[in-house]
Amino acid sequence: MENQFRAIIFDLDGVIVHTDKYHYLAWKSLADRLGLPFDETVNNRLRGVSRLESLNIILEGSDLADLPADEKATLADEKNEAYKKLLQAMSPADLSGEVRNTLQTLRERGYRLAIGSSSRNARLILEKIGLDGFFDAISDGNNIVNSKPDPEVFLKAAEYLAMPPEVCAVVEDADAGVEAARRAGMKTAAIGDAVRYGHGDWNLGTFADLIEIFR
Ligand code: B16
Ligand code: MG
Repeated sequence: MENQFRAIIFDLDGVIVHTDKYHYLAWKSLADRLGLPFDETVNNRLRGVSRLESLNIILEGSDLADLPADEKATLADEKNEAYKKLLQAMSPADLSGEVRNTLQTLRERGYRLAIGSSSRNARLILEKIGLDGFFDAISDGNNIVNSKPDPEVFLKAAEYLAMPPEVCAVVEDADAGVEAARRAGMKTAAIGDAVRYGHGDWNLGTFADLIEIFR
């Protein structure tokens, strides 16, 4: 290691694996059933945002925006059941060779590697793609109160790694996640959708670019 970083915290959905396409399909089928508009632009606003906050974004401006909390919870459960059904089809083949090799290289260089995800399904996804037990720490939607852009998920990951925030770097595909990392006092590599906002400290063209950044 030739820099100040000792740990790298990875967002899961949209970074390690493309479960974002399953979130899209599951929200789309709920929105269609409710007769609400839903497209890629709305979907991009859901990146890194919790399940219930995502539902509120989809309902905003409609007659359903002020539904009682229990009815909203039922709708969020309906989406989650559809999403989990789609996750069942995942296997280690959904983890790209590029991501697998890059993670391995970073580990061999001595970096501690963690997950920092808003998802409550993070452990299920990691198991599906054969990465259960790989990461040194997992901070996810089950151990936080506030989701991104709140820094909680990344501060918890650093705490689980027993590392101070300033030696942790974050890899994120959500602008809300880049903001969360900045508030946690961590540098961020933006990838995918997050690149176009220009808020990251580095912009990745592809995941393997991490090998050049974290020497
Ligand atoms: P769940 P990440 C986030 O995962 C997703 O980007 C976001 O779209 C989703 O609403 C959130 O997890 C909650 O997911 O419904 O599975 O608990 O990008 O932070 O890894
Ligand atoms: Mg993400």
